[in-house]
Order: sequence, then structure tokens, then C-alpha cells
Amino acid sequence: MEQFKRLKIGVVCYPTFGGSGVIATELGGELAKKGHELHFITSSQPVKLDVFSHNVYFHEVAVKKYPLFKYDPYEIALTSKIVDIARHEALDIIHVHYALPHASAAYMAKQILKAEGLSLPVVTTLHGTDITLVGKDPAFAPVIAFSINQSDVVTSVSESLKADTYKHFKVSSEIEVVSNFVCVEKYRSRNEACKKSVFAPNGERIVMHISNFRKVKRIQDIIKAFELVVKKIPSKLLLIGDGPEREHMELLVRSLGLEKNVVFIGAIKEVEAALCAADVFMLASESESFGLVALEAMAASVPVLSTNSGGLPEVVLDGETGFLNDVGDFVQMAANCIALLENEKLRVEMSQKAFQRAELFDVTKVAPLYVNLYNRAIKNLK
Ligand code: GMT
Repeated sequence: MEQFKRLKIGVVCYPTFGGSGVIATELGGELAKKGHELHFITSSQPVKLDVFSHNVYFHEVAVKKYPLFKYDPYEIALTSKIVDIARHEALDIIHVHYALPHASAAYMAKQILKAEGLSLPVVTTLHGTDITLVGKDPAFAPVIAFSINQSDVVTSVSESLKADTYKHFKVSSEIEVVSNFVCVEKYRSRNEACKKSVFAPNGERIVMHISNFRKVKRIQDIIKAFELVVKKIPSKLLLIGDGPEREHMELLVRSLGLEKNVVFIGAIKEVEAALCAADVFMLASESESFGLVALEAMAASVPVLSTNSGGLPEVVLDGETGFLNDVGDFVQMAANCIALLENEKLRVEMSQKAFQRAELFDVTKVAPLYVNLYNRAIKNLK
């Protein structure tokens, strides 16, 4: 039997509700459970980080304000913090989630440590908008391409994102696809505790959406699809999350006269607590490298109606675990939703298949893939 080698792993991610932060935090939690030591180096405590668990440490990146600075030099502060923690804790590796600006900060930290005779292999995980939206902006692209090429291992969360990365950037490194994951166990124990009647006191069906309310999510399509659904089926639309589009969406709901049926819940920490109340989940994104929330819905045994953009077809199986729809085709999405809500046998069948598919993406299957890649990066340092 191979001997367990405890790794000291630095993790850099966005600490907010975005999928990349969730993946970073949950991967860290799983690896800590397995006995590795995890050091989160982030601008604030990641929302889902359990700082009371064994082997998990949090190091805040503080940016000093100075009157001369028009912009806060976050990337420099992050670089210095990575160097400091790598030295002090003798990190074996640093894993950065989301290329911008984490991969370039890690590259710089690695060079600083190298000059001192210390090595710090860098693993970069690409999550989506760092490649498909923000990263390819000419203001960032050369730095992103360079830091991807300089990483010791690069991973992407779907085949689709891997293809997009090669399409948009001059990347010569091999990109490994390591898909996103869920902790299926958390969902298994949820179902009985669900408070469906809070949201639907008269037995209405529940259509749910969860996101960070950015334009790319096209929440207007969900609201317009729901307008068609509610004409046929007594139902409620629960919109969970917060972000720049929320106000517009509230106005849209009012202008369509749907206030009584559409509830804005705001951001929540544990999506499993809400998902167990859903009959159907909707995701209308224009682009989605993976669509972690679709997988989370499937783990909660909820069929998913999503678009067919980006990596979503790698997660949602059309006609089996839900339905894929063209971006912007809210009429089709509504028709599929009505078909599911009118046919409970079909909905239950799809729920079961959704859960079975989610089991294939369980954290216990995916976390060891990262450990293998860490060991490879340590061995084949660039
Ligand atoms: O846009 C978001 O939903 C947040 C963003 C992030 O960086 O957290 O999500 C991206 O990463 C997630 C985790 O890997 C993926 O599941 C999302 O599909 C991806 N978002 C987009 O590609 C738009």
C-alpha cells in the first residue's frame, strides 16, 4: 500500500459566494479531513470555510491604504502574503483558483522564493469567467496567458473551458480537466428536514434559481419562462442570491405583475437547505464553464432546465436529468418546465437520474485527482 504523504497546501481563491470559491473551500475541507494541512490565503475569510476544523488555517491578505495610490495594490499584497506563508509554514505547493490575478501573484511569489533557494510549485485551476469573460479583455490577456503557461499544472473545470482556453489564449501547457464536484452526503441527509411549506403554503410547485445575479446568468429569461409556467400551474419562483442584476429583476417582476409568485430570497450560505424545496431548477446562463449550481441541484434530486452553453451539457443530460435549451429560448424552457410539472412520474424519474449522475461527481472521487496533480507538480517543477 502506498504511504500517505501529508502535504502543506496553500490555497488562493475569491472568498465570496462564487462557484470557484466554493470549490476551493470544499476541496480544502475534504483534503484537510484526509490529513493534509490547508492554508487559505484570501482577502477575507471564505464564506464556506470551517475554520474550526482540523488542519485548516486562514491567512488574511490586508492591503495598506496610502494616499498616493489611486488603486489598492491587492496583487502585490497577495504575492507578499503567499511568500510569507510559504516561508513560515514551509508550504509544499500553492493551488490558485481563478487565474486573475491569483496565477500571476503565485508566479511572482514562486520567483521570489526561488531566489532564496525555496521551491513553490503552482497549480492553477481555471474556473470560467477568468477565461471566457474577464480574462480575455486585452487589459489582462497577456498576463493571464503568461501565468497559465508558467504554472506547473493547469486544470480546467470542464472540457468546454479547456477548449475555450486554447481558443482564446496562446497556451502551450497541457490543461487537465478536473470537473467540479459536490459533497453528495450533505444532500442525502437534507431531504426530510426541508421546509417546503414556508415557500409554498398552498402546495404550489417550486421553481428555483440560484446565482450571483450577474448579466451572464440571464435571469430575465427565467422570469419570462416562469410567467408562462404560472399561467398553467400554481407555482412559485424562488430567486436566491444577490448581485448587480437584482434590482433590474425586481423591476421586471413588478412590471409583469408577478410579485405574489416570485420571491427574492437574497444570498444564502447553504444551498442544500433551499434546494431540497425545489421541484425544478432553472439556469438560463449565456455562458457557463461548468454550472456548479446545476450539479448541486442534481445532488438535491432536482431536475435541471438549463441552457446548452459551455460546460452545461457535460453536467446536465438532456432528456435524462433535465432538459437543455438554447440560450434565450425561454419559451422552450417554459414548455419543458410545464411538461415536467404536469407529469410527476417523469419528474420523479428525472430526479432520481439527476441524483445518480451527481453521485459520479462526488467530492471523494474528485479530491484524490487533485492530490495526484499536486504530487506531479512537486516532482516536475518548472
Ligand atoms: O460566474 C459565476 O457563476 C462565478 C464563477 C466563479 O468564478 O466563481 O463561476 C465560474 O466557476 C464555477 C466554478 O468552477 C463554474 O461552475 C461556473 O460555471 C463559472 N461561471 C461561468 O463560467 C459564468
